Amino acid sequence: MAEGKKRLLTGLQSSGTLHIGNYFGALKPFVDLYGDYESFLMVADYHALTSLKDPKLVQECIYNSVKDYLAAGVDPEKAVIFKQSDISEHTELAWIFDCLVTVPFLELGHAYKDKVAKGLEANAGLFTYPMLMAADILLYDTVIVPVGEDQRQHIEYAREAAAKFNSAYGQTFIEPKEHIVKAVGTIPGTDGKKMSKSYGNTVPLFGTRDEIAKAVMSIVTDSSGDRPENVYAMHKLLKTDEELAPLYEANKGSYKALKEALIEDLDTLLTPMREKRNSITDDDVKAVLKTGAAKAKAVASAKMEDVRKKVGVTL
Ligand code: AQP
Repeated sequence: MAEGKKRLLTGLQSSGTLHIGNYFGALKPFVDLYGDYESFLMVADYHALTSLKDPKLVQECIYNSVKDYLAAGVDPEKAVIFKQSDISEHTELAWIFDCLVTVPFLELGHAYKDKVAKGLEANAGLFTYPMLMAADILLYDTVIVPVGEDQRQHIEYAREAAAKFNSAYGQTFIEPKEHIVKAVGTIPGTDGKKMSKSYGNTVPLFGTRDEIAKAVMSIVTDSSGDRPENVYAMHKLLKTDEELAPLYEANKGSYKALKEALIEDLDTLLTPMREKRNSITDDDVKAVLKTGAAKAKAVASAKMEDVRKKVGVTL
C-alpha cells in the first residue's frame, strides 16, 4: 500500500444508464473523498452480466460507465479506473469466498430478494453476487467503500467474508467500512420505489433535458399531503431544506410547478457535466482502462498469490 494512504474503492454495475441515485449515492461521495486516499473506481461489468445478455449492450454500457465517471469529475491520474473483467483475480477470489459461506447466509440478502420479487431472473450469479462484491473490495485492502444505503448489507457481507477467511487461514484481509451519506439515503425512482437501472424508474444522470423532464414529470405524487415527497426527495439532493422551503410553501399542491423547478435545478447541475461527457471518446475510455488495469492487476495479483498459498493450492 502507498505509504500513509488508505485505500478507497467503489464500483458501479455497467448494467444500464447511470441515474441520479447512482450519482448521489455512490459516485459523488467517491468524488468528494477520493483525493484523500489511494483510490480505485471499478466498472462492475461482470456484475452486470447478472442482468445483461446482449454482448453489444454490455460493451456499450462499459464505454458509457467510464465516460460517466470522467464527466462526474474523476481524474484518471488520481484514481485507478478499471474494469472488473480485466482482473481475473476478482472471480477467482469470489469462488474461494463462495466455498466459505453457506447458502442460508446468502439467502438473507435483501438485494437478491428484492430483484427476484421485481421479476428479475433468479440466476446463480445474482445469488452469489455479494461474494464477488466482497472479492472486489477485499483484494485491494480497501478501508472505505462509498455506497448508497441499499448496499449497506453487501459491505457487511464483505466484512463477513474477510472474517471467515481470516479465521480459517490467518489474518489476510482488512474488514472494510461503508461510507454512506445519511442525508442521501435511498433515492426513490419515478414510481416511489428505489431508483434502479433495472426497474425502469430512473432519472438518467446524462439524459438530455427532454429525457430528464419526461422522467421528472412522470414521478408519482401522493395527493394526500401538501408536499410531493418523491419530488422533494430528489430536490433535497440539490438544495438545502431552507432553500427549498419558500418554493414548496408558495406552490403547495401545485405539483407541476414543483416538478418544473426540479427539472431546472437538475439541468443547472447536469449541463456542464453533460458537455464534458460529450467530449470524451471511446479511445479515451480504452486508454484509461488500459492504464487502470495495469495498476489494479499489480495489487490484485500480489494479494491473490498470498491467498492461493494460504488455501493450499500453490505447490
Ligand atoms: N436509489 C438509489 N439511492 C441511492 N444510492 C443508490 N445506488 C443505486 N441506486 C441508488 C448506489 O449506486 C451504486 C451503484 O449501484 P450498482 O449499479 O452497482 O447496484 P445497484 O445498487 O443495484 O444499482 P441499481 O441502479 O439499482 O442497478 P441495477 O438495477 O442494475 O441493480 C451503489 O453504491 C448503490 O448503493
